[in-house]
Amino acid sequence: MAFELPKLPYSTDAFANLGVSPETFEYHYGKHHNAYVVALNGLVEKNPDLQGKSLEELIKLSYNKPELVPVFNNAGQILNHNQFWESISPTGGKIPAKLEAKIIADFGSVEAFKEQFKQAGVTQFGSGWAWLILTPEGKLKVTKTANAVTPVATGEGKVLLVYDVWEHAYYIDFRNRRPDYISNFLDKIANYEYAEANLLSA
Ligand code: MN3
Repeated sequence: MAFELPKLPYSTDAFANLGVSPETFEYHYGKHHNAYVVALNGLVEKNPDLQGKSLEELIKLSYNKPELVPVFNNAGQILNHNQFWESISPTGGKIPAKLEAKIIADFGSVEAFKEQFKQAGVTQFGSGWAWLILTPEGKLKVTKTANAVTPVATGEGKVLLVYDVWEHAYYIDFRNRRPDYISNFLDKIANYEYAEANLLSA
């Protein structure tokens, strides 16, 4: 059973005034994300040991295995993008009450949380991802990863919210202004409802 590019939960022009142009969706979703799906399906087809496994299983079994780097990179990038598209919403930017209370308990304030989450992406050298996770100890934590690495691989915690800091995520709309792209995400489009749902289902 082949992996598929998931349907987006909104139209590609829904963020036209919110910092994510239809052209960005055309490239980021239609070309980059799709290419990872096509590549992983090709790799799985050629290797019976990989067949019948979920993305999470493929990520865990290929992590830090030199002979499975392409499997890890493509499986990781599919899952990371699946989570990223869920992490934005045209009606985003508002933090619901239960998540807000947890943020204040674990970071001190919403402002402190946003500053930490922003700095994670600003300081990620090169390509990667910034994450809000729930640690096995039950605390919210901000973390960052390089390239295709995900907390699913490292076991650092459950993913609540993520944004992409690969240049392909922001170069069409923000050029080299990564900090502005991140502020736009945090203040206008971050799907904090999705993060809260992930928190409550943990
Ligand atoms: Mn991307």
